Amino acid sequence: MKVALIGLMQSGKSTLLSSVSGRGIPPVGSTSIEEAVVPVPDERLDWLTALYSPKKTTCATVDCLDVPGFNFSDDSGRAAARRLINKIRIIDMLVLVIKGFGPDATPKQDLSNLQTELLLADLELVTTRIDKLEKQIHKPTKTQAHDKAELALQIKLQEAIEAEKPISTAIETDAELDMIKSLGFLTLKPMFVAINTDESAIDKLPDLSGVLDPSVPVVGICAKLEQELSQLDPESKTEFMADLGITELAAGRFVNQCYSALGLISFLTSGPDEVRAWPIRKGTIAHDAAGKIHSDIKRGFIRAETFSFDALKEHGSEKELKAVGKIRLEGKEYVVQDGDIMNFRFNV
Ligand SMILES: Nc1nc2c(ncn2[C@@H]2O[C@H](COP(=O)(O)OP(=O)(O)OP(=O)(O)O)[C@@H](O)[C@H]2O)c(=O)[nH]1
Ligand SMILES: [Mg+2]
Repeated sequence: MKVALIGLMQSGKSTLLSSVSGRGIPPVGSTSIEEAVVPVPDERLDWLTALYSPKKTTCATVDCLDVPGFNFSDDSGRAAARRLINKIRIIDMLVLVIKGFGPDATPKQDLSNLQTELLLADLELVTTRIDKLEKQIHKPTKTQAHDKAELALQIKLQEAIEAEKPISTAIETDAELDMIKSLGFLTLKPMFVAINTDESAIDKLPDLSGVLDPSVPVVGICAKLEQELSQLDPESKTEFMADLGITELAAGRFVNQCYSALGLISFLTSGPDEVRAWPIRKGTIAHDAAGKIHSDIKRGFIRAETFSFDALKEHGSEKELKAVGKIRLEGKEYVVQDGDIMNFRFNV
């Protein structure tokens, strides 16, 4: 699962990523896409670590791409941006980082420009595909019927984009969605907007109505402050946060939001060796969850001993849970829930 942070130049993408990953900020003018592994904050792991004193604790992570800033002010900037946009078509989600700090910030305009460029990049993809399919459908290939159907769909997508409608409005069936999934249309990806703002403005984010689809979540973040805080030792951090009247770091919440927008939840494993959170898609069954740990556990799956983190916290220990009958034995088809603590019984 990969998330790409994109935005205009100097909007604070690298600062935001540094605040959640601890990575350094690449120099201004850097042209390569950098990848960072970002830990997903989870208080449940801290609690379990205190209970089990494991040799190690492993949290879930999200891979984030720090994409160099786009400059749409001239042709060469646009071409460079288009190359970068085409490189990130494989990602699962977009975070649009918009500059909201400083007197010269134009967040609404920047967001609008960014969305227009994404749409134009998708239009280019559609047009190229139509040219190719138009030639291909005249050849008696095995895929002729499929190619014809895809061509009809691509023409619908083109019409939608030209009418300035999102391409999702032109896709009517799952079969249609399947047909174009692998092309990586960016305007079809889940996304959210992060407004990078000054501390003083965090409670009054700019009005984006008319520019942004109301279903897209918007979060406010003070990337620079968060990044500075992330560099401090825990004690100074607590002190500094108290001085500023901050109780929670927005950066951690930002990562949690990415995680859930990706459709991910965590099941947990705990014991003397390791306490760990495992990312799975919502709706994953126990049999597949077992496979995340090891293919042998999936192959030899017998049952999953399962209890919820909340129940453990309430009762204090596994022994107590057993006494009150709150440890269940689940089969392969059980739909795993966020915060389930699982112990797979298997034989190989
Ligand atoms: N005042 C203020 N400055 C910020 C904030 N976030 C970033 N900056 C500054 O803005 C500049 C750009 O930050 P970066 O994080 O490098 O921005 P970027 O989007 O990665 O830039 P490019 O990769 O060059 O497009 C730096 O000088 C930061 O210190 C913020 O929240 N408030
Ligand atoms: Mg950067």
